[in-house]
Amino acid sequence: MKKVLIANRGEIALRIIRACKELGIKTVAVYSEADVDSLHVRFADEAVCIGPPQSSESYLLIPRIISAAEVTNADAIHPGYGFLAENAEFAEVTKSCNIKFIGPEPDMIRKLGDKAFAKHSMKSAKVPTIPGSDGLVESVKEAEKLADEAGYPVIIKATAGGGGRGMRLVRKKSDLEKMFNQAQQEALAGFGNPGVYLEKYFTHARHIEVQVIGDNHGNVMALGERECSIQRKHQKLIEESPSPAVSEKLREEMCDAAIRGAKKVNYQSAGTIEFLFQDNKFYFMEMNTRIQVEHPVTETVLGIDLIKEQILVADGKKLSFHEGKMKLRGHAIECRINAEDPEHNFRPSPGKISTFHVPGGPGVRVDTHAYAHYVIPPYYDSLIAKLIVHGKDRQEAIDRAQRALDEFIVEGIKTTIPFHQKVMKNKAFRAGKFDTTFLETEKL
Ligand code: MV4
Repeated sequence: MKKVLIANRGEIALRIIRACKELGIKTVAVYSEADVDSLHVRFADEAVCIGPPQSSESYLLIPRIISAAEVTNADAIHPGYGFLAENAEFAEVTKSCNIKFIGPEPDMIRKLGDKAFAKHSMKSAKVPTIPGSDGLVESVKEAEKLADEAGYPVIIKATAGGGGRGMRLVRKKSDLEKMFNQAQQEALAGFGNPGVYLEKYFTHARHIEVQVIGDNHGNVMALGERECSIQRKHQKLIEESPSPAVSEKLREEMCDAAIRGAKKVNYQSAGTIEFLFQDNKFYFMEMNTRIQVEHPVTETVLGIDLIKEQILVADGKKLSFHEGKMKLRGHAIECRINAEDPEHNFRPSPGKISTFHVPGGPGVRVDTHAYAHYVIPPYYDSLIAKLIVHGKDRQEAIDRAQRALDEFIVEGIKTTIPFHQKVMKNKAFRAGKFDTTFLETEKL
């Protein structure tokens, strides 16, 4: 692999350029007209404009991205996260043009993108799954029977959905028929696939996920867990590793389950197995076939570079580390700094950044594409920086996050920094006692 085209923008495009540079691989940026002044355009060896700025369309234009790869002679494409990262068709087109897709095979993306199928695969690998239907539910009658068995509340999920899209919570039997029909229709309209499955609904669960990575030499590793329960409307805001809810013994069980699941489907590349965790038990929820926003907390506690490993395994190389050598060191927390106003319902706050100063010092990492006088376009997601702190334990990591957040200066736009300062002071957060309902129930 000599040249990688990065089919993305923002901080993740920079993150991938950094990994490529250290591996001696040339880089090609693609950019929309709204992103001419972006750092990914500046730091890549070459850059190709792929169109007008309207919405996020440019970064979804498969033919233009493939053309950019062909004219620049790129031999691989890294999709980052979001946009085309879990688009099986894009991975397929890339492959058919003799360009390496840095991610799993198209069929793997397709199979695991079918959430009911993914769940069935995990169940067959003896990974604990959420009680409910085994596969799709075909009728209201069948749904009623399953819901009676599982007990209300239940949730109906679109098999082609995921990440909180296409779900219907059902609190009692008299609501089921209406909700089932709505879920099916919405699934068909939203994803072109009416398939739905049913699960018991856990009302006070944590979202805990396990990072996995596999090469094509038969090695599959689980790289510990990330606690991702601090979310708002299915947007994660804070992630950490390890989870304050996971003991050494439980970590081993979760990692073993993740490895069994990944091996069952012969998973290659970096991926994430998402679990719901309640009453000290974990249940498979979904598998993501991309590198995720929050990958740096795993990198930090394990002292590895996940993007480099992802590139190496895509190039047919072996993973550079072994099971025995992976030792979790200390505690890492990531705060997502978004251009949003937390005082006004997190409404987007694009525009020109007048002052931009990032924190530094021991145990502080900032991944950002922003700089003083940078103009945040209104068309894309609002993530402008990730603050990742590392401490010897959770206490030190939280104290360090507070110190670093205080050093951050972002003027000209609103950001989520004041929100993070409140969470870091919150008693329940500091005690590690929270679940996915934290932001709804806690007065910050
Ligand atoms: C659930 C659940 C409780 N029980 N499934 C939301 C995102 C999507 N990945 C699945 N989601 C949930 N599925 C069952 N059976 C609760 C959620 C959920 C949630 C999950 C993770 C993080 C935040 C969440 C917020 C609300 C609901």
